[in-house]
Amino acid sequence: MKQISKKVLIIVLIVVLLIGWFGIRFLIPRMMFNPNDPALEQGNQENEENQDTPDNENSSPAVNGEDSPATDAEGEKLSFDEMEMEITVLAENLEVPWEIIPLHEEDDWMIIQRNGEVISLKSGELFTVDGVSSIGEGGLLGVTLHPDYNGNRQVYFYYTTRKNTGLVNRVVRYEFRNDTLSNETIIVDDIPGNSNHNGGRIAFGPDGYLYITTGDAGDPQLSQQTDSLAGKILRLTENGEVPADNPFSGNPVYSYGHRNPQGLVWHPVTGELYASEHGPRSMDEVNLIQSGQNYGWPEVTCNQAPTEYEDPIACYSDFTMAPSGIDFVDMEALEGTHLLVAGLRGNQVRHLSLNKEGTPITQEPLFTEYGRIRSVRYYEGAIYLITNNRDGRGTPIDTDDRMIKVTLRQ
Ligand SMILES: [Ca+2]
Repeated sequence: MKQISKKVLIIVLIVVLLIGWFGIRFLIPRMMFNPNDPALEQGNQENEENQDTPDNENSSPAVNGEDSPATDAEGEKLSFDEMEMEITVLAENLEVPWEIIPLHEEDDWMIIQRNGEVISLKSGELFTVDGVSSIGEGGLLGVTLHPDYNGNRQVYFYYTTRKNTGLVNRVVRYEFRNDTLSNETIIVDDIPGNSNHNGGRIAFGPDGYLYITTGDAGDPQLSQQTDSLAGKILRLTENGEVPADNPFSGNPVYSYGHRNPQGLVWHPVTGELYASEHGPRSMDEVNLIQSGQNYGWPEVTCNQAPTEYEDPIACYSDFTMAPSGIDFVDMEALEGTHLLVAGLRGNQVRHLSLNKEGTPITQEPLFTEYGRIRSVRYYEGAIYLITNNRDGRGTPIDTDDRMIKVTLRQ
């Protein structure tokens, strides 16, 4: 009898242990990673919002929320080519929009136009940045949010302005509260300007510093001079000071030898900086940017480089791409690494599939039916584009310029 109850006790114990193990192995993780859990969704949003902070560089990728297609049961990633793309026109009758930036509130974007106007997509409110000189290709060209925008509401702009007898470019900071821009602070001034070749893209890097692309302002030799702010990628603190670890001591210059760079983005995994750049006629480039390096203009273009200059990772010499904004499709469920490059003269978004070394394996033109594309952004499961058919070089349709959303679906 004693032995039987001992056996029963052991069996009961085993069953209890099995149930306990089953609970830990399957039930608890399911509860923790339920994608419909509102708490998890909140966590994802915070992660998105903080993606520019230095801490995030080494953190593990976020679990996907509802906005991204999930991987299948076996954990296989999705192929970019197999994605369905649903097109929605979000805004029409824009006037040469240069950049769009998500405001972290549902369906709200800030759109900036070359003429100095700032549009809130959600409220439709329109503001004008003071002092913008929209001459030739100059004007209000760049916008980015402070990494802690939700706390401090700081927005940065890059614009061309008239000063003394000529044109210069300037980066300023505003506060954006209650649908109004106020408290303008100059971050960096007197970047050489001209009616063309003004660069103009700005963004905060994963290191928390502000990066700025500047053009040669029509004077190519300035690009090789590290004491000039023209033809460069600059790196500054949020207040416009020079970081101690910049490549040239006390100097905002991060890389040089650029002609007219207009795209700026960091690899979502490696954190490396990529920039697009207009070449002369064709000879347009995508470069992997390293601190202190010389990208060749005007001595060399594309891959003619002797060893003292950096070669681009992509060069367009057989047609004119005229590349502008660039972004990565940073979607966790997607196989591979995908860089998108907006093409003006190229009338497309160029899709570059990158290998582990961060250089292109394949390329294809996407979205070729909208004319000139000034900027492209990926945000929470969708690609967003803005056309530039009213910039004086395109053939606009009645509803141009437009902002288009391309939702990616499994
Ligand atoms: Ca080059």
